[in-house]
Amino acid sequence: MTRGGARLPGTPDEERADPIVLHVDMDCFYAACERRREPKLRGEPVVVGMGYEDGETHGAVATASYEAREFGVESAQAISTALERLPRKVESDDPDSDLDPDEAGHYRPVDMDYYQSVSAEVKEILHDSADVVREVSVDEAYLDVTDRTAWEVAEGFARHVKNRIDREVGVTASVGVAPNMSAAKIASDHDKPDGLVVVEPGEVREFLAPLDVAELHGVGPVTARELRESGIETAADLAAADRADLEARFGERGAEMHRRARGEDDREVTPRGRPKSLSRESAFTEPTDDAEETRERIRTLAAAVADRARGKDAMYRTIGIKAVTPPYDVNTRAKSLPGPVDDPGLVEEVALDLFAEFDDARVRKVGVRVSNLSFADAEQASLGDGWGGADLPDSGDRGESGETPDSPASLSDFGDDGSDGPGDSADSPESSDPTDTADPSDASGSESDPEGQSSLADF
Ligand code: DCP
Ligand code: MG
Repeated sequence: MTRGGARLPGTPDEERADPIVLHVDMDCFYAACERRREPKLRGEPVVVGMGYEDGETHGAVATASYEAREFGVESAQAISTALERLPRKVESDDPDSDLDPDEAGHYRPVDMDYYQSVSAEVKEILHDSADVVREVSVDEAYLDVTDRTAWEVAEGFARHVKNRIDREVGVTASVGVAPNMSAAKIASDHDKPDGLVVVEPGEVREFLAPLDVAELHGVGPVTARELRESGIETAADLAAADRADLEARFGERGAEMHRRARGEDDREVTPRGRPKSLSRESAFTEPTDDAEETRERIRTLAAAVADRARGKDAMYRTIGIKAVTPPYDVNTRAKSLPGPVDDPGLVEEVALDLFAEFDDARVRKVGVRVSNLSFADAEQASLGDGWGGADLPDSGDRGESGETPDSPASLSDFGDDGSDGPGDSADSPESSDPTDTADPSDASGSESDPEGQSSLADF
């Protein structure tokens, strides 16, 4: 990928401007979301528990507000431990309560749907601020804003993004600005919470030098301990170490660490987080040749896919189906529209039409997919042009059947082929949030099941 457009004044034609990368990471994100809808929690210690229920002691800490962290509460800790360090605030106005209010915290269970909706509002601002956004998790993203600003004013640009998140969404982000991804990530963490740290080109190595090796991208606790044992404690030590030695000890990863410690990271920010396609599939308990049963299943899947597309503000230009026939033959068919649409009725109609070919076949599994997605303010094409006329009825059952809670087999994705860049090597030192569903290229996404994953390459 080449980066076109703006160059810094005075930059020779052959040279590209130094990339301007922003790393945005929300502060105590789940707790910040809870505070947004419950303002009395502002400034208070707040603990959000995974697997926690009101009044109970089970579960683990997902995150804690910075006030709660002062008491030694931290992510991944057992709630029971957190409660020992920070007792639960008595939420009623019980006059018998003798808890000192300053020594107690508010405990809340995880509400992922709500955090996802807040995250979507933040991501909207990020996509508005940059041409290239790499969404890493529910609360973290990289932006390449090289073409949107210049180093001389990059701090103001980043502050503007940060302020918009604060003002328009009501949660706080810490932002790092640097000429590469790993430095930007370290910068965003450097002055949390409410941080804004700019590392200019030429200053990266100096910025990293005093940091503990454990703070570097890609250096885990075990590696950090090994490095320390040989006297390498800081990024400066690592940068000064012999690359061949590091390679001998840690393989290619050793060379990578060495480069990172020297501030070298030429990975480009590649977009992620917006799927290329959306699909759902469903297996029958036994292969079936009951055309009405399969058609009913197709209708359900079509509605679910259209619903998901609408939920993601996606329009689609291609509608496809998949039919798996015994023993395990995967058949796919697709039709493309003249332009992008958001039309659940059309998804159903086209899917059924494509499926007619398999009406007499025994099928094991069926799927519906929409692809050729567009997310911007694309115009909705007219539905004429050989697509059954412009007056196709809306199926009208989108909302209900989209959920399919009692579908005989669970629905799963089938091979959403979200784009993914070369930066995604197995050792990509990024955080990943198991609850994040924004990245459909991640086969472990929560909407996939083993069935769905087994067919990832099929469609
Ligand atoms: N999370 C989780 N379990 C963990 C770590 C994090 O469930 N072990 C969730 C809760 C966090 C969210 O992911 O709010 C984002 O993770 P971060 O590591 O960015 O942590 P926070 O945003 O909570 O805090 P910080 O201000 O340090 O970024
Ligand atoms: Mg965070």
